[in-house]
Amino acid sequence: MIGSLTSTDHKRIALNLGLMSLFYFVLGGCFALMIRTQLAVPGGTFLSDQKYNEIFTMHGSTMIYLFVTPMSLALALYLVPLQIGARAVAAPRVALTGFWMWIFGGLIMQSGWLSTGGPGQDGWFSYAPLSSGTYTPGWGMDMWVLGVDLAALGMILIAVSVALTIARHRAPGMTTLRMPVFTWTALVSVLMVIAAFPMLVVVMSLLFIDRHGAHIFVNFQGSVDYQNLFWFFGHPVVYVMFFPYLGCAAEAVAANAHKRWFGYMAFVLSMMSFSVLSVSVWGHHMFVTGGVTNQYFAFTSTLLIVPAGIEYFDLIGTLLGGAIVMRTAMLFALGFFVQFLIGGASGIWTASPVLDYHAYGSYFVVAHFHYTLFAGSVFGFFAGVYHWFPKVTGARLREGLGKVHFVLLLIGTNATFFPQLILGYDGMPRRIANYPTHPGWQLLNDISSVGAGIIAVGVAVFLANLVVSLRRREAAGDDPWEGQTLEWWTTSPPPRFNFERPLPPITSYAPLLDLRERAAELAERAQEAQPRGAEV
Ligand code: HEM
Ligand SMILES: [Cu+2]
Repeated sequence: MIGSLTSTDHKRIALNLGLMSLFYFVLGGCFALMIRTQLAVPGGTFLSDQKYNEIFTMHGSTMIYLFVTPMSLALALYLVPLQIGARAVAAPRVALTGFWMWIFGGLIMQSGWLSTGGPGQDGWFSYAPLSSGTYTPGWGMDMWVLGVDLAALGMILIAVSVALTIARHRAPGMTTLRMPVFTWTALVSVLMVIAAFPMLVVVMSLLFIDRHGAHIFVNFQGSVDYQNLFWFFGHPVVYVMFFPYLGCAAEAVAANAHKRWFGYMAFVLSMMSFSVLSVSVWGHHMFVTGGVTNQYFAFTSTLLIVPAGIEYFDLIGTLLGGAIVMRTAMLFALGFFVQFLIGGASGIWTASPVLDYHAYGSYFVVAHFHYTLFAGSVFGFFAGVYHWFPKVTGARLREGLGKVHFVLLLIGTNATFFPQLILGYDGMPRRIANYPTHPGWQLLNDISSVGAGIIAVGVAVFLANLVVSLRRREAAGDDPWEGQTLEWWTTSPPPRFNFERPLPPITSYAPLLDLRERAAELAERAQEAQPRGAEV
């Protein structure tokens, strides 16, 4: 046990990181259920106003700093070395140190619950001067700020290790333009962590100093300064929370359509333009402040449609003519793409200043980002889990339970978040513990709360599936899906140094598919070369 916590095997570190992130997903989900219980009726009394603020802040910040972002790094840390044919990661101790910093960061953040003032209360982005010592005194908030700071530093270290691995440890023949699709999504993510997370460390450190007497972020200008700094990190991070899950969905689609991912070069270019654009759009969070040039940020934000459109062309190209098998991983992957479309379409609305004046601070925004984060990223995550579980454990997840899990999540997410689009359009503000009686609002809020319950049942079915599949194992073998990338070449689970037999020739981003196609071609030729009648 202790050995597993100090191991420098990238797979062990990634698994520990992933399991802890999964725990935080469940914890963040419990906070979400408390929010939805409070909002099930107008004038709810389940939580006090103060507790409500703490709960929605801890829900958002647990989900972002302790679940989606670290989980995307865990996937990268586990899979990238296997996909590029590396025996180990570069700088494993840096990754291990990062893991421990993140663990302590998370625990410190949650320790705010032990204080009478409660933990973070000012939303996951903690705008100053509301988060200053004047308005939010108490050490619970200090723990939140320090915890986020430490977790961010830890995630930077993990990202450095993954980036160095890609730079230094690719197998012979694995050129950058032969790296699998998932590895590309992981590469841009870790580069964005390295580029943008230092800003989060700076902002949180400044906020801490501000809270203890320096008063850096005072008055309106101080608030605009804080927001500029924060969103310079805050927008790129949404892509860190998106790319690797897109990679999971893309790999699951390619494997279950028995075709290589269509439009590889366009995909790589779209990843690059996504990441470059993402550091130029932060002001779209600040349209209503009047402190940024709205036209510029609206323009760059709307440009994001171009790379996003490419992903959808690639998806359709891969599906067309494929021999499609509707396994659970495929269902989640398609769910990812379809639901992300709603997230993206509502994003076009919020990227337009005139329309955003109406949507700003309302449930429309809450629905928009949950369609990207929950209905998007989380579905991509589950596609990845069902796809790679056999590689990581040697056992398959149960398909029947998987499909129940999928259906519950599909119904649950849409029931939860679609009514919020309408509520937001109709003017219901976010971050309120109570709403007045208003025609239609209670019904829509009730549907949303019931939806959250359905999601909870779906997640319980998933956890049960994990337990059942590990207890009564159905052996998966090394390559249950006719995999296309190098992780399917090694045993399940992979040995300490990843590959025991020599790697196959790496001829493209789908080397195992190349191998199968060549074998089929040779067999065909051998058949043709046989003299007529020889088979009689
Ligand atoms: C069971 C599923 C979920 C439900 C029912 C849910 C519900 C909610 C609700 C109702 C709010 C608005 C609170 C308010 O403004 O008063 C909220 C905020 C938020 N949620 Fe979720 N959520 C879920 C899952 C997720 C996931 C998976 C993520 C991220 C990966 C996430 C990230 C956030 C963030 C960042 C906020 C903003 C918090 C803030 O305003 O500071 N949620 N959620
Ligand atoms: Cu943004």
